[in-house]
Amino acid sequence: MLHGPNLNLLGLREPGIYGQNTLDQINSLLSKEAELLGATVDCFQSNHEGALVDTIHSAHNSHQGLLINPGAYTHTSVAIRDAISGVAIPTVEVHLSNIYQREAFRHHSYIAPVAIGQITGFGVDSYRLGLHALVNYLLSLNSGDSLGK
Ligand code: CA2
Repeated sequence: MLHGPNLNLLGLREPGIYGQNTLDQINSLLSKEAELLGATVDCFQSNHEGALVDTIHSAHNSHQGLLINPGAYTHTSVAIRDAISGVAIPTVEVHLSNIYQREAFRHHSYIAPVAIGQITGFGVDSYRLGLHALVNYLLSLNSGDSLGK
């Protein structure tokens, strides 16, 4: 699970847009949910684009899937998009808010074309739904059916 810039402020500022939960609470919810699914999750947050790129690279041989809320880098970062595409780790993009209901500059995601899919607008539930989608996708790959049907 990669959290992008400013998401360390969750629960501490702007609860009206991003909710009351802190990043630690989201991470612990994901760990518990992963356990139910027979998976494990490592969580990392950074405000620095290069650190996020490095972490995506280092996941190459150690992690099967990537859940990412790229924060504002969603709308700007060719580097994060190229890193995801370069390591070819199945990726689900998640957002707390519905980026399509917000300012026009948030309507474009550089990440979406290299992700399996995107879940946006369900608050903390976006992360839980994203984890389920990712694990289901990985299980369907292992069962030899890439559409999961
Ligand atoms: O809705 C989301 O999850 C976003 O990725 C959040 C980003 C925003 O730039 C994206 O367009 C949509 C912003 C994260 C900032 O988080 C804060 C949390 C508390 C206080 C201030 C910022």
